[in-house]
Amino acid sequence: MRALPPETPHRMGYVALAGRPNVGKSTLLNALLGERLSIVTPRPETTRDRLRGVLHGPGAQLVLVDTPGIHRPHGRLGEYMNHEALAAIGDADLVVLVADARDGHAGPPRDQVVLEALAHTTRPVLLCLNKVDTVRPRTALLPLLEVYGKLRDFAAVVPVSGDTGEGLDTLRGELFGRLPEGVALFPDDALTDRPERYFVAEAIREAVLSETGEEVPYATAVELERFDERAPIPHITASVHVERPGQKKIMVGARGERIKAIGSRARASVERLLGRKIFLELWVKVTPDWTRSAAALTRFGYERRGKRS
Ligand SMILES: Nc1nc2c(ncn2[C@@H]2O[C@H](COP(=O)(O)OP(=O)(O)O)[C@@H](O)[C@H]2O)c(=O)[nH]1
Ligand SMILES: [Mg+2]
Repeated sequence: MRALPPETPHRMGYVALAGRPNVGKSTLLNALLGERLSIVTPRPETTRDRLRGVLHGPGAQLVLVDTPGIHRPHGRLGEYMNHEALAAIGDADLVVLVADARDGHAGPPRDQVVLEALAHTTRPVLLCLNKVDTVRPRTALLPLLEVYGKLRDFAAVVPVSGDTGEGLDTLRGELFGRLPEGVALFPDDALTDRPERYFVAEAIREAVLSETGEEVPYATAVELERFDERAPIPHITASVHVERPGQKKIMVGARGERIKAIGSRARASVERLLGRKIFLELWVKVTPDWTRSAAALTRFGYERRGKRS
């Protein structure tokens, strides 16, 4: 790390990655951190809560906050997800509006709900046009940049690709350069403040989303029933909750083939995460209409929390 002149104050700030579903916010968080912290799938509404990842720079700590895509909610789960996104924006020192560079002129209207959510932010908002790896030649971005420029006064506009890493150095520079003064709130080697259990449950949920099609889209919650962290080969038992018996049937599959595929994908991914072998046992359970029940949401960890918690 570069030595700092003694008079340079320490800087620290929260940076929220906001945007509509599926524009690549979680991919961008992972790419900026260089760690696969947040789950990513081709499906919208994959991310459900705020997730903080810490970037350490010389004399500065930048807390990146991944958020669920802001959308028109159906049910309590959708409301919780939007609340998480709005709370992260409300807490942030800087906001990055992540948009999809492939959209052409259709993009800005699709971002309307997000732009409305940002309308009252007094913090600087940067525009990140993501997925530029899919746009060639680069000049094809110009009309889109012009349209966004008319919608809001962005503090900076950075074309990036979370997939190829293009533009990320520029983005890091723009973000670190705008951090307010503040003391470090995380230990020097901290990557996140979520416990290991959270990432285990998310890895299982990612496996479910990847192995099931449109049939069981957003009705899945993963509850860890058992996780002996200290055992040489941890035994993990998890319940995968769905809302209806029909969804359970799909999730289990003919002769249990689907759940077997989910199980092996999840096991591989949890083993990568923990860096050791595990036993994984999955149970599919029907918890009727859980996405509409406040009690069930709380039980599965989708509980509204206070500021920066
Ligand atoms: N080509 C390309 N695809 C991307 C990029 N970033 C994300 N994606 C894909 O877009 C989809 C949604 O990504 P995700 O990060 O989950 O989006 P989120 O819902 O905004 O968090 C996934 O299939 C990603 O692989 C990118 O820079 N380039
Ligand atoms: Mg996401």
